Amino acid sequence: MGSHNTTLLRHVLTRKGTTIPAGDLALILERIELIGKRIARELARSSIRGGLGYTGETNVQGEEVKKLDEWTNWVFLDTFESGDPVCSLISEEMEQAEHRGGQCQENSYAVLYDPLDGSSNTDINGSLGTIFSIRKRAPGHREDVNDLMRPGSEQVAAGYILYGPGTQLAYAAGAGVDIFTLDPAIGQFILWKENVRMPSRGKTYSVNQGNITKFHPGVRKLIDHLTSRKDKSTSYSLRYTGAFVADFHRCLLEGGLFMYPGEVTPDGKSKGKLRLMYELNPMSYLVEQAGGKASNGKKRLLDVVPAGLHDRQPIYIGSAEEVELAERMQVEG
Ligand code: P6P
Repeated sequence: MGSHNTTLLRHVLTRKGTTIPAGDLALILERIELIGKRIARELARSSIRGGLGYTGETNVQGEEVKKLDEWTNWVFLDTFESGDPVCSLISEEMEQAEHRGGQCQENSYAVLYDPLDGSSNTDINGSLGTIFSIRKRAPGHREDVNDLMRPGSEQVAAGYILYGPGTQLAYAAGAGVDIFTLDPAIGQFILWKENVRMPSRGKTYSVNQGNITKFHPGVRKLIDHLTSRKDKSTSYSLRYTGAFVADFHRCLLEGGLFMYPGEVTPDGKSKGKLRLMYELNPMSYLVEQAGGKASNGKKRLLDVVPAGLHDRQPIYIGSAEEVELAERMQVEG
């Protein structure tokens, strides 16, 4: 079948080698696809519908909540109202997990998500994203989320939706990364690229360079190396959108490195900004499925055991060569 006719649902149902039964994956991605369509439609017109700006609240992260952060989180809860096979929803915007139905069953899943990634871009029509991670729940669990406090390597699927000039959905479930483009005229995500392979190195790096004085000296050493312009491998350009999904998507397609380093706090401990369970784990799962790497600067990101639902980590993610270089330069001390 030509890819111009391959819808997301048909692709999921015919994808071989996934780590989650095709039927379960289809039931979950069908919901996420609907969420993506609902959010894309609202983002396109939120400026003239009073949807921009802040709610005046602060979330569990201690961040000021945008109206669209709150609304997109509601879209997840509303779209997963019936749940099955999802029994738990965990969000950047909610301190505790939300549950559906009774105790989690044998084939129950948790969806962990950042409903609107990059929300500093909402009021300036910049790129935004949704990130999701899918994990099996242990039977009998519900409020007790200890069964989820496991390394990201145990995810069964993950993906993101990028709201840019076009809306695109990328996912992986153990059989490679596939990317779909939303055709608003027919309301379908259509297959664009299948089994995407990330180039082994790129020509851009992404970091909020305004924070450079807060980083470990190794980060400054790495940036100096990448921009020393001695040869092609030291002549990188800086690209930074303020939305992890958009900067990651560039690396997935063209190679390169995204980093949000730890900040050296007065007590010398390194903290990261990005959240492990629903930002870093899903993107690290995808990057490895595409042949890239993800590290917290010291170890494989997918081996990190979370300290809680909202744990944070430093992140160095992208082409294998750049991530390995970052680790060699001891970017996290
Ligand atoms: P800063 C958005 O808030 C986000 O979580 C990521 O999408 C993005 O890469 C990063 O934070 C931007 O953070 O501190 O550079 O504004």
